[in-house]
Amino acid sequence: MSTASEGALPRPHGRCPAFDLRAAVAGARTRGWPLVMGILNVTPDSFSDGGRFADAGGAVEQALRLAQQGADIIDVGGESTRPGAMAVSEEQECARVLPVIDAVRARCGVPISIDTSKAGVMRRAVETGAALVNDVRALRDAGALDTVAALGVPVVLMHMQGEPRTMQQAPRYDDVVREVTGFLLERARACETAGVPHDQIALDPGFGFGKTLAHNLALLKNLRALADLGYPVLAGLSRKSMIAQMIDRAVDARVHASVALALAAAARGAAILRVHDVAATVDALRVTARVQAGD
Ligand code: 9MG
Repeated sequence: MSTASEGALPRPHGRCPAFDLRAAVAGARTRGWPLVMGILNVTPDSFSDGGRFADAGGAVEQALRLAQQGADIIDVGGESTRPGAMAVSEEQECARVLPVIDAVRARCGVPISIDTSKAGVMRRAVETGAALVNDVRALRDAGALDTVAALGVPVVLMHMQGEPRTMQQAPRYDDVVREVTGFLLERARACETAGVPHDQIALDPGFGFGKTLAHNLALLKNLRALADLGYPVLAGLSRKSMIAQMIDRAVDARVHASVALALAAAARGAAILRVHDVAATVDALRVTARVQAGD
């Protein structure tokens, strides 16, 4: 097992190198813990850090902090997907994320993912330096599927029932694990048909996106079944309201519970963990990996 060298940032490159999801996941397996995707919301209204990094300078500093703490990927988003959030235009979203992607690319070599559902934002973000796409709508919006295939970048396909504005009003499933898995497989096959290579697709059950606490817990308990489909699985549990439903903690007091959930997801085969608290998560993952390796 390798030991991570804390504090050493990958060097920036002149242009964006291709990001190979399969190789990144394999590398993480070799070192003993999943890829850690640090969250950077460049929004005034995200549920956990809305407004904190809304100006480009603050956002870039935060990205560099996440990289320093051990993030393997930085996920930049310009539109909140929290329950009740309102939509923004492509222009607004680009005005938020593109300067940040550009500046982060110039200053550190950690791959950037663009958290968006809009084809135009995907294209412009990748042209600016993003290396992969993270879509909570699993490329169902107009032009998104063909855009990702044409850009030749990896993609995270997430499950969501409904739309952010209303998704938590009355989530309903007959069998949440079967339905989420079936949806994700269908979207993965649509991607492959459009030309996205099988090994450049990750699947995400979408914790908290049109799901009750019982749905979220069933999905987490059965995450291994999703991982066994043969695609890397991303788990995003960080600071989510399911924590408040279990132990009644305010958003900024959910770090310990978020780390526990990240470890639970890793133990069930998650290959990528999307988190706010990179330093705490990486510490916990590294120690767990050493215990498991026994050396
Ligand atoms: C943007 N975003 C917010 N929560 C998320 C989650 O759980 N997964 C992914 N892929 N993206 C998310």
